[in-house]
Amino acid sequence: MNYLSLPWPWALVFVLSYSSRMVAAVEQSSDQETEPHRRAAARDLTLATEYLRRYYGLQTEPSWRRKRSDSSLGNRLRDMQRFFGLNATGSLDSETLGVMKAPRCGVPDVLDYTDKSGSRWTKRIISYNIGRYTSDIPPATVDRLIDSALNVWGRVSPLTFVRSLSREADIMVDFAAREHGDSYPFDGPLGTLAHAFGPGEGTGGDAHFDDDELWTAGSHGFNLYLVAAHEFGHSLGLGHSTNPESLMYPTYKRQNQHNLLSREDVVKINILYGTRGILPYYYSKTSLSPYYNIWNLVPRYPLLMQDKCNPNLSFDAVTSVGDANMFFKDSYLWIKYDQQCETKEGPVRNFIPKIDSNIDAAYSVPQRSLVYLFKASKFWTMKGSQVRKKPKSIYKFGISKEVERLDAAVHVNDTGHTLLFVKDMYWSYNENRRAMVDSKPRYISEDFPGINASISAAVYKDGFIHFFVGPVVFKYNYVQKQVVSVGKANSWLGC
Ligand code: SRS
Ligand code: CA
Ligand code: ZN
Ligand code: ZN
Repeated sequence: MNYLSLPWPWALVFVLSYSSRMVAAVEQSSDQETEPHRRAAARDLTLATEYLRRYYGLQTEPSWRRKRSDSSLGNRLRDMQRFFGLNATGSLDSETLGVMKAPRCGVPDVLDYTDKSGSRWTKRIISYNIGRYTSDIPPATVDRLIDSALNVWGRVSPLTFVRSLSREADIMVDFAAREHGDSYPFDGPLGTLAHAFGPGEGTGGDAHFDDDELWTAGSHGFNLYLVAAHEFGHSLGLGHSTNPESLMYPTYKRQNQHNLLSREDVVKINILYGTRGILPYYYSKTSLSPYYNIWNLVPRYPLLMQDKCNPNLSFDAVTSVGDANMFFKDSYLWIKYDQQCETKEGPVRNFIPKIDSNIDAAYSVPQRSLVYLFKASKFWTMKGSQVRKKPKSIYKFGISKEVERLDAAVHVNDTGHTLLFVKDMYWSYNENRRAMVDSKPRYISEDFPGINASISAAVYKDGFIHFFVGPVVFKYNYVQKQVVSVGKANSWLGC
């Protein structure tokens, strides 16, 4: 057989990489058949090799340069045959070729990560947002699966993923079909399941899922958790692996969902970001290397990450929102869900891009599903995750114009009144009548015996007002007008 009539580098690839059975299959035909058949057989070989290289991690290097023997063409061919329920013979028979040809018609290129792999995020708190959802799975389940898929990487690296309520997030997750606004239209059912962009600005980090697939939380279609975990590997800067045990292997496979990562996956993410305990040199404050000015290399993270368990931590504003509480401190926000240990956290602007720092006060009116956020003489209203565009003036409440900012605010569900605290005084606002109860403010110490300081933040919960005064929190029974307990403010964050 004259392999050298094939275009370079395929001639070399064929000579060096083909399993003997496959070569035999082609040789058999080429020995007996005429020139057109020989050319057809060579074309099939090219197609098969390209197909297996793309979708089954076939290494097209000469065997002496290959790292693993199991990445040989025969093994990859058997993987592919098993996937399609064909006889896993390792031979390029007509049935196998038929399957390979079918999905390739009109199938665009799979995003190539080889150039992009190795880039990394230069921060450790990475925000994500879920745009469009699939109708295959309930949205709350999608939320959970996406969160779990990110934490596959979060568990073995120092990265923290925070869900952003805004559309300005590092990793934008989206379900879409066919043409969807980037240069990589999806290909309908099967073929490519999803794609993701490596770390970077703009589309960098974004993960798109083909909504023509059947997405599932189980095993009958494509398991979203498995595919998302693979995609987020790309979002974090990982390329494909030729190791079939690896999550970053380029082809979907059902696998043990409790332990998705191979040792190789863990090592690769640790090379980029360090381990949970040990940071790589570009994060380390104590690096002794004379070659790096560590402060130039340290990303925003150390400046922004707040130690929630610092005993002196005080909050600027606290409010309930649904079954969670939001805690504001300077430009940072923690969101703690009532029933969960986990806290979401990050810069305020990751969650609410219109407001990036120094929320003075916040309260929520659950009956209206509204949250009010105060900053200096302005306030914003937030419904669900949407912050209304334009802020309004705090003087709309009837506060006198000398007041430049609030210290704290709390809505007492039982009375329908909102208390607005300013220094040693407070105003009481009737939410139903949308008017102040009194035209003048009253002294806090007179109406709330036991609370003799200006208030940093306040929240109403389970029939009590909780007054945060510096790093201390007072639980207050406003009917009996007495403090019932005192605790540390950050105990609310689980410290
Ligand atoms: S990516 N981020 N690496 C997406 C990757 C993926 O979709 N891989 C394809 C795949 O496994 N598809 C399964 C269904 C079709 C099987 C037919 C053969 N074949 C994510 C995944 C690793 C979780 C690769 C693939 C396999 C493929 C294909 C692509 C046929 C096109 C046509 C870009
Ligand atoms: Ca598809
Ligand atoms: Zn896309
Ligand atoms: Zn991939």
